This record gives sequence, C-alpha cells and structure tokens, in this order.
Amino acid sequence: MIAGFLLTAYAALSLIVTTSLSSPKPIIIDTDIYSDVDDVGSLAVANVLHNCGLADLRGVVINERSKYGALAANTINTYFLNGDIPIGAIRPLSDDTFFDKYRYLDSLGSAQDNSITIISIGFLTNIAELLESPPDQHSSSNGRELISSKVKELVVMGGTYPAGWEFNFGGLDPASTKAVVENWPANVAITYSGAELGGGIYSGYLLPTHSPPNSPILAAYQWYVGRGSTVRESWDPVTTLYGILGLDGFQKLGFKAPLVFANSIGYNSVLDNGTNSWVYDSKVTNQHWLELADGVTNSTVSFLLDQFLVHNPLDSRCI
Ligand SMILES: *[C@@H]1O[C@H](CO)[C@@H](O)[C@H](O)[C@H]1NC(C)=O
Ligand SMILES: *[C@@H]1O[C@H](CO)[C@@H](O)[C@H](O)[C@H]1NC(C)=O
Ligand SMILES: [Ca+2]
Repeated sequence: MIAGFLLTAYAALSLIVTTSLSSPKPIIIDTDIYSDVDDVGSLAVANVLHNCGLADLRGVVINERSKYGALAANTINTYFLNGDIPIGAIRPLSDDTFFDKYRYLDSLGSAQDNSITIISIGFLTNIAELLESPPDQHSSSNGRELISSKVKELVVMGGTYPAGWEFNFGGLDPASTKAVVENWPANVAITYSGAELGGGIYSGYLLPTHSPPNSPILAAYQWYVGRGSTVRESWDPVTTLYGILGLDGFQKLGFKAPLVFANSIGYNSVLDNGTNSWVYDSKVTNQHWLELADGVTNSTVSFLLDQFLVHNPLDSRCI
C-alpha cells in the first residue's frame, strides 16, 4: 500500500514546474508541543517553508504549561538553522501558567497591517488572553484592536466538523476556546482544521529511511509513536501547511490544491465543554472549515508532508 501511494506521489512530483516564488508569508505558530508529536511535524513544515522562502516564521508561542515546550521548539528551529526565531516561553521556566503577551505584541505590533497568519495547533489560551488584553507599555492598542488590524487569518486546529468534540477545544481550556470562537473580530478570517481532516491523513512513513542523521524530527516520532513505528496522524502538520500555503499555494510546489473550504457561510458554535457545531448563517462569511478537495487522496497529502519531515536542513529547496 505504501509503495502504491509513493508511486502516485512521485508521479505528482515529476510534474513540478519552477515558478517564481512570491514573498514569504508571515506566520506565528502557537503550539502546545507536549501531548502529541504532530506539533514537531508542524514545526518541521514551517521551518522548511521558511528556509525555502514561502514562509516567514516570525515567532513560536507555547500554549501549555510544561517548562520543556520552548526548549523543544527551539531544538527543532535550531536543527533547521533557525535558532534565532523568537519563542514565547513560560517565564520563569516552571510549570506555572504564563502568557508571553510581549511576544505577541512585539510580533504583531511591528507587522504590516492585515499581514500575519496565526497558526494555532494547541489550546487557545494565549489567543483568548491576547483578545482581552488592555493597552500597556508594549502597545498603545489593546489586543483585540491589534488582531483586527494586523492579523490576516487565524488558522485553528481544533473542533470536529460539522460537529463533535475534540481535545484542543475541550481538553484543557474550553473557556478560552469559547472566548476565541465567539469573540474573534468579524473582519478577520478564521479557518478551522478539524480532528477529522488531519486524523485521516497519516505521515511519517519516510522518517526511518530518509531522515538526515541526528534528525530530532525522526527521534521525536520514534519516541512518541513507539513499537518501531514513526507513523502518526497529521492534525497539526496539515493545519500548518494550509496556514502557509492557503488554498492556492500548493501549485508552487507542483501539487494541485488538496484542500478546499467545506462551507461558504456560517459560524462555529462551542459549548462549555468544548463540543462544537457549525451554524449555517448567510450573514457570516469570514469562517470556514477545511476538507480534502474532490479527487484528492490522503496519500498525496501524506507524501507531501513526509517530504518536509525528512527534509535536509541544508537543502534550501522547498521539496
Ligand atoms: C488513508 O485513509 C485510509 C482510510 O481511512 C487509511 O486506511 C489509510 O491508512 C490512509 N493513508 C494515509 C497515507 O493517510
Ligand atoms: C457537552 O455538553 C453537552 C451539553 O451539555 C452534552 O450534551 C455533551 O454530551 C457534552 N459532551 C461531552 C464530550 O462531554
Ligand atoms: Ca498540538
């Protein structure tokens, strides 16, 4: 089966045309990087696309309480020669809650209007707090105004579509989920990548055979998945891929667009326990959830993700 999908995918690769690359897309990644290895996969995707000029990774913000989150993110960035990318850490390094508002204010405040894509691949704790944060010495705008003016799109791995319960929404901090989903500014796009999308796309097949020596990506997948396997669902990596390439950017990699919006109208609704459901309402058009495009198989997306997971940091091509 794996051989079959590799063949199909290699056929797709052979069609790659060289296109001039547009300017890198500015992104911030907000990650929990503790409960699953797919956050590691996401940072690999982001670093490779940063190094090949499609993304501008402005910062990584950690949204869980472990003192190891920032260290883990920095290990991956450093492996890809991007150890200088700012990371919002829990300070002091302890398991206390801490929201590194300064990191967000700094990254957003210095950004051009309507330019930043925030990719949320964990809990919505930081973003909820940012939405409610008042002006202070770091910023004369409040958090909501800053989001409204600087953020182009919030891409969220969370929820199940059209309805269900999922861990990022309901696991640790459903109150923040509700706050973000209900209070997100109407002028800024918000796009959801649900449990069902990434949960149906496995990746990591090529890690044991194609990784550079000492790859922390390989090590993370080996340790996490265990029992000799490195294959894992791709919730966060698929979300990150969309966050960087959008619906149309895949052509730059020689792939036809694998993702589409599943809806054109309506909004996400969240209960106190994080259970979500879609409400169709023609007055709301800034909210979408993602699904695979017609005729696209999970194998194609899996193959593309694997190229990033095994990518040699010294190779500045995208794939
Ligand atoms: C694709 O989906 C099928 C059916 O759910 C599953 O058995 C298979 O493992 C998936 N393959 C990949 C590469 O994700
Ligand atoms: C969430 O709350 C709703 C409404 O109270 C309930 O029907 C549902 O079973 C709950 N879901 C979970 C996973 O607890
Ligand atoms: Ca995650």
